Amino acid sequence: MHTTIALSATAQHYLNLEDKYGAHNYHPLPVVLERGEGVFVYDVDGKRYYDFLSGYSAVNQGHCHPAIIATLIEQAQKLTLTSRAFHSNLLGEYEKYITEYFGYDKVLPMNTGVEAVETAIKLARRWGYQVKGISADRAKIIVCSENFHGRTTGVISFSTDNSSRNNFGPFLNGFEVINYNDLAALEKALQDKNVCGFLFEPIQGEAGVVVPDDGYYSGIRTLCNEYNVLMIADEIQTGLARTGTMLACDVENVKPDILILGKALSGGVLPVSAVLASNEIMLTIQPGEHGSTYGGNPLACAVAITALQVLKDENMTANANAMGKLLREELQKLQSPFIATIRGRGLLNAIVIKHSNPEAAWDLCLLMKENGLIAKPTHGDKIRFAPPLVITKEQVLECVAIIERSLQQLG
Ligand code: IF1
Repeated sequence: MHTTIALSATAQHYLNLEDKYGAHNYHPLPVVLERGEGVFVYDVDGKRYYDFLSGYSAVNQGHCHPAIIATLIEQAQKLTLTSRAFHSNLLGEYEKYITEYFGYDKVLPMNTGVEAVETAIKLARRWGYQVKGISADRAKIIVCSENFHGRTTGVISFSTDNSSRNNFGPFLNGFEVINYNDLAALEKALQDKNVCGFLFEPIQGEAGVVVPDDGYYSGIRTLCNEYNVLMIADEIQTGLARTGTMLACDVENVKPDILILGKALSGGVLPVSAVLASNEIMLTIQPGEHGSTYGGNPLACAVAITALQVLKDENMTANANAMGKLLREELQKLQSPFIATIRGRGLLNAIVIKHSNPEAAWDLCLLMKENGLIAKPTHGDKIRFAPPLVITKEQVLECVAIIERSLQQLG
């Protein structure tokens, strides 16, 4: 069976507009959203859905969180952008807040995730030359296969995903790819004295929520110390309570040298990203050597403080941890022949679909949508289950019932 669903004339109208006037760089599920509240989003026909993507983990705090929106509105009426040519009364306050929150000396504020990754790469290279003493233009950064760190030409230079790279070359040098979750490969790569950093995702998101072995983070920490290499954690997707701890690396009490944050740093309100590091690393960049027009703007600073505050005030790490366990247990109980794997940590989860129809994961997402839950397939056979962290026990159970019904309809 190939699942087809009827769309309202209103929904179809919006799909047509995007098709005609927008670049075709995405293939979205056919649902047109116009409102969100907590774990729910509503489409243009007024139908309610559980959001199991959460804007790729940007909306950890729930859609339109009242405290975050109140801060947004209040600050938007006062001052939104100064540029970094001038100071603001919020930048320093925010910098103090976020560095104390995560225990780093300094922060460099940017906007999108990939800009923060680019910033981390620049910092690691600078540190490599100015502190480690690597000779000019020889610095090397180790990365992992199946990585996802964003879409700039620099960052796709070390992607191993053909659809991200094909016909976008030529690419940037200075990266070496090793297998993920492979400490022996890391130790081998670190023999090269020109290595300045190891950039990794604590859980690989785009690869389909790949959780490494216990001990991977502490193993990385030990090796990076031993070989004088910076441990660079891309916690853009895994950080900010998503995996049941404030940072994914916290499960092993490991502190990266460079911490990259994005997505939920604004609770899904506007693009806010950040790079945190020690004085030794951060002060290798001097005035005029790096920046961004919107980076550290007062609106972003105000929103980010509240977005971080809300995570703590509402115990979102504990809830993500408990609700994640419940979700995986309840999915396991379904004993569905179509679910080959259930994996994840906290509320960053995925299932792998096993079905004779290669379109089954897409069809299941269409059926779940009809039944009131939206999620998106990736790599053909994987579906990410990552609701906002404010989800309750009753809601998790209702979601599992929706998933169960949809699996039955898949046939
Ligand atoms: C898209 C995935 C999620 C990220 C990590 C940096 C960035 C991302 C670990 C860049 C962004 C997104 C962007 C998104 C799809 C997506 C994604 F499926 F590709 F893996 F979240 F799961 N580091 N992830 O996950 O951040 O510049 O986008 O702000 O549509 O490309 P950005």
